[in-house]
Amino acid sequence: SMQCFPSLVLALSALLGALALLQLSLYLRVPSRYGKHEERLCRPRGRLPARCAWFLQELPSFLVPALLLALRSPPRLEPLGCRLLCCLFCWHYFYRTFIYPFFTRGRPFPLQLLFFGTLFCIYNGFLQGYYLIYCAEYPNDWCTDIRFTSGLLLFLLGMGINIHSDLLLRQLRKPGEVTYKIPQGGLFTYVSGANYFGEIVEWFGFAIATWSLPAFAFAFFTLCCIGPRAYHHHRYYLKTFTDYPKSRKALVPFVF
Ligand code: NDX
Repeated sequence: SMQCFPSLVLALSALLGALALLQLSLYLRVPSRYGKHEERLCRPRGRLPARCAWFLQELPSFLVPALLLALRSPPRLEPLGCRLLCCLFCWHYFYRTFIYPFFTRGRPFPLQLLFFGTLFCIYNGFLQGYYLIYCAEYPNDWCTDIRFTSGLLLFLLGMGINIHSDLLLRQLRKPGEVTYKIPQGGLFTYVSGANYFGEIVEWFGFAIATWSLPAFAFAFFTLCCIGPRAYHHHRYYLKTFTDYPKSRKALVPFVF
């Protein structure tokens, strides 16, 4: 049966941090090439409908930790905190795998990025799940610790913003439409990347609630992955729409 290898957790978290820095250096200059930043001229083929692509890509992030949780041998009943936190992670990816893809009206997704995206979700799903199920130890009163409660609050707030913003984006299009419009309402009143802002708040909340290296590494990865993307979305809107709201920021309301 499996056991905790702290050096494995350390190594995988460090690699995640390194990937985050790699992404930051790559994507500050040019955006990752999907959605509104895909280069139209190359690769007319080599894409999968958004629905299948997002489902396949995100599925491992739900499945791997869910299986680790279900199959743990011998079953560990204490502490409750670990299982609860693992469930939070799975809850997000349940939404992202089984709900988000079935409503998306996004353009087809490039196969190459789908491949790396899937690898990433297996890697991260394993790291977060393995750490929480086999390594993490919390005191019995962790549920009343200020880190757990404030982190959980941020997680829920971020998830709410993220899901609400996904919904607002989807409503910009009729089924079958692929054009881009100016997002309105909710946090889009203040930032171009409202869905990204929610997702980043969510994973930093998760990191605070778990108070763990793997979760902080993932929150940092998320920041480096979709932070630059929010900035590129913002530039795209400013370039495309002359009537784009002047006071709107890229990612953080009133700041940046
Ligand atoms: N999937 C996370 N890296 C990523 C896929 C790409 O979940 O090689 C990370 C995630 C992956 C990435 C993933 C990991 C790193 C990869 C990268 C590709 C390259 C990169 C593998 C796994 C890589 C190294 C070098 C390290 C190996 O037509 P459309 O599709 O544009 O339509 C859009 C629509 N929309 C509009 N409609 C009308 N008018 C407008 N103005 C519109 N603007 C947008 O809304 C979409 O249907 C929809 C959302 O679009 P967009 O662009 O705002 O969001 P999107 O980027 O598609 O993300 C969707 C959601 C969002 O809530 C976001 O927070 C979350 O997924 N997300 C996304 C990416 C990563 C992530 C979360 C995370 O890190 N936690």
